[in-house]
Amino acid sequence: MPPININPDRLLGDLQKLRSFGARQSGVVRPAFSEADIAAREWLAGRMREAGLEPVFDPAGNLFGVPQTDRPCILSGSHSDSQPEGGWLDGAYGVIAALEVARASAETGGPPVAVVSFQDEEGRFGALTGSRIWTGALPLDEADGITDLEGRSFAEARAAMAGLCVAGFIQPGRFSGFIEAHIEQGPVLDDAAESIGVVNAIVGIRSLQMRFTGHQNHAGTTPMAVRRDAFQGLAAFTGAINRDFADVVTPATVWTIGHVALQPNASSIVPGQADFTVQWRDGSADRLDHMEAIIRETAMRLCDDRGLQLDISNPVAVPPTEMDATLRARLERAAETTAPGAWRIMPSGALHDAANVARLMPAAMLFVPSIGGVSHNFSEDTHKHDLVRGAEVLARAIAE
Ligand code: HGY
Ligand code: MN
Ligand code: MN
Ligand code: MN
Repeated sequence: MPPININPDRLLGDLQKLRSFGARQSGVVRPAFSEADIAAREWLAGRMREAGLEPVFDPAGNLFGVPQTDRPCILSGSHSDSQPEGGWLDGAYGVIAALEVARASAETGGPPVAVVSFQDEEGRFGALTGSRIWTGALPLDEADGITDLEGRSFAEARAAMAGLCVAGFIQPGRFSGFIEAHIEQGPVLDDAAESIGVVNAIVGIRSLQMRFTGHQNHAGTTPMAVRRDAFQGLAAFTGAINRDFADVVTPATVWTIGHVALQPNASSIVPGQADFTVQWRDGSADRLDHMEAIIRETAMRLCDDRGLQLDISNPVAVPPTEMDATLRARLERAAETTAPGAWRIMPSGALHDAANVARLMPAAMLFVPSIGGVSHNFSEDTHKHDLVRGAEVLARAIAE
């Protein structure tokens, strides 16, 4: 098959253009279904059309660029929504690298390549929402009832794209496999001065939305012994799981309480309500199960002891996922040709849409370095030469 020669300037130019949607400092604010996200997706649809791909918005807001062929073709891409404070390359890199490979392939008579930007990978409504819906892990009507931290539902949010979305989903059978290019979002490649990571496995993730409800009262006249303080409950919960996890976790296990909202969040009022998300990740499904049991038991026991009401909602569970050996081998050969001696096989501590797509078809991932290992931060960045080299590896693996 003829080589696919990507156009580095076009790749970098489109990355900068995508960066302009929701630009903030050196990063982006482009949460799923925001004005910036929808404008970015409409621009992407135009670029897909110019590349000879038919742009299709599915009911979940996922954007596919489908080549005019009835032969199953490779699908490549990632997501173009961002964290509330996102880097300019998280997800965006994989979408634009895929688009560049698709059009370069079409220009040189190479294989047809489909492109995708999944919706809400960053989890305004949980995590990997768009690819969970497309792969059948999350029914659309169930997703519609999920609310974000401001109380807006997925149904309300996706209504903003109603005029763009078709009624049906693209059938996964149209694709022979999926390759996602992504920034590493960690320090391994940058520390080793290597250019490419070929992913062997993606950690599993669980998260639970929790609410402790106590009794809002005066901070001066309410004796400590009779308080039902939701924040004190959360503080005790955090200390208890840190202690109980000690015998369960490994240095690779991570857990985060990254979102907390106290009601009424006033310095002279005993907090009546604490809403928070507890998220944990590991490469072992058994360990994720064990941690979930500790989380649930600890929350129930603490709320019982402190007279707090416990509500648990919006569970997210994506299992640890091995990448497909055949597609991975193609990436390894492409990496060795493109960046001899400057690549490695490595696991992903970040979650990716490839973890969901792997449920339906062979899936693989490649990484490019993140400078200083920084991500989910406006200052996230990657050297231009690494951005180009990653797209060259993607092209070579697809052309093989
Ligand atoms: O959190 C993650 O792993 C992904 O970047 N959303
Ligand atoms: Mn991402
Ligand atoms: Mn991310
Ligand atoms: Mn470099």
